[in-house]
Amino acid sequence: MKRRNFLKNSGVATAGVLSTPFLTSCKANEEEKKSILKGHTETIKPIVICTWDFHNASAKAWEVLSSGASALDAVEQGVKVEEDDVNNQSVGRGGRPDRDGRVTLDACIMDKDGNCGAVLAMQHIANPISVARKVMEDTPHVMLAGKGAEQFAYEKGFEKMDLLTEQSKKEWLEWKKTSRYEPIINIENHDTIGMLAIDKNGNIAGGCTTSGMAYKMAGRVGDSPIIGAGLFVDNEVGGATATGVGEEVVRTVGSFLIVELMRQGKSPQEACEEGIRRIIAKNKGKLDFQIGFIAINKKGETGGYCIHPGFTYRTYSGKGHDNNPSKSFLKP
Ligand code: SD4
Repeated sequence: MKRRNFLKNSGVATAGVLSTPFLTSCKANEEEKKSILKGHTETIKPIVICTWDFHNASAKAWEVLSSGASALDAVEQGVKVEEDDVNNQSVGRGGRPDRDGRVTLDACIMDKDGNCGAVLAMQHIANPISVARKVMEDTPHVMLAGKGAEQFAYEKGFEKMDLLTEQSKKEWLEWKKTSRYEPIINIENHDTIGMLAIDKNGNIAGGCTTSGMAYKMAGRVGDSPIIGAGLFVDNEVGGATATGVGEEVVRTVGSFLIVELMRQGKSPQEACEEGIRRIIAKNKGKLDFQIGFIAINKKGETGGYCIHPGFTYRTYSGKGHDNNPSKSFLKP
C-alpha cells in the first residue's frame, strides 16, 4: 500500500498522532516526510502576544523575533519598552507609587527550559525585567526581593534612578488627601504588561512586569513576579500571563492553571475562560475588580478573557499586528 493511502486508511492522519519514529521507519522521501509533518504540526511562528494595547512593545518583540533571536530576547526587549515609557503608570519608571510614595517594581521572566527569575518590590531600577533575567541566568535563585534585588542590580551594572515622575507624584499627593491611607482596589488603571512569544524554532518564553497596584501598602507584592500566578510557560504546552488585581490571581495560581488546562486539551481561549470562572467562583458574586488573562499554545493559537469589558490584547505574527478586544464574563 502506498504510504499516503496507509495514512488515510489507518486514521493516523486524522487522529493527529503521527509520530516521528513512524515517519523515520517509512521509506517516504524527504519532501513527503516534511509535508506530512507540516500538516500535523503547523505552528504560527514566530508570534508574540501581550496584555493590553501595547503597540510599541509588541512591535519591538516582533522586530527581535524577525531577526531570528530567541523568544526570551523578544519578551525581555518587548516589555522593556513599557518599563521605559513614563506615560505607562503601571510599569517601570513613571509607575504609581505605594501609599508612602515609593515606586516599587515587580517582574519575572521564564524560558523554554522552565528556568525563571524574578524581582519583587525593587526600588530605583528602571528595568526590572532585565534584573529578573540576570537572577535567572547568573544566580542559583529564582526570586530576589527588596534591598537584596536592588543591591544585586547594582552589582550587575544597573543604574540607580528616581522612578517617581512629577505626574505620578502629583496624583499620589492628590490621592493622599482623601485616601484615609487605604490602598485602592479598582477596575480601571491596569496596564501591566505580560508577554508571551514563540520564536522561529518553536520555543516559548514569557515575561511580566509591573509597578503593582497603585498606592499599595509598603512591601505588598502581587501576582506579576510570581511564577505560576502572573506568568507561566511550559515549552511542551504553551504559556499564560495575567493583569489585574494580583491577589485574586495568586489565590488560584492563575497562569499555571491555564497552562495545565491547555495540557489537558483546552484551547487557549477555553483555558482563559476557565481561569476567570475559578476566580469568580471563589469570590461568590463580588466582582468589583478586574482580571485579564491571555494564553498561547504550542501551535501559536491564542486566547484572552477578563471579568469586566474593556481588556484587550495584542497579537503580532506573520498574519498581522492586531489589538484584540477580549471577551468578558460581565457583558458591556
Ligand atoms: C498586581 N497584577 O500587582 C498587578 C497589577 C496590574 O496593571 O495588573 N496592574 O497585582
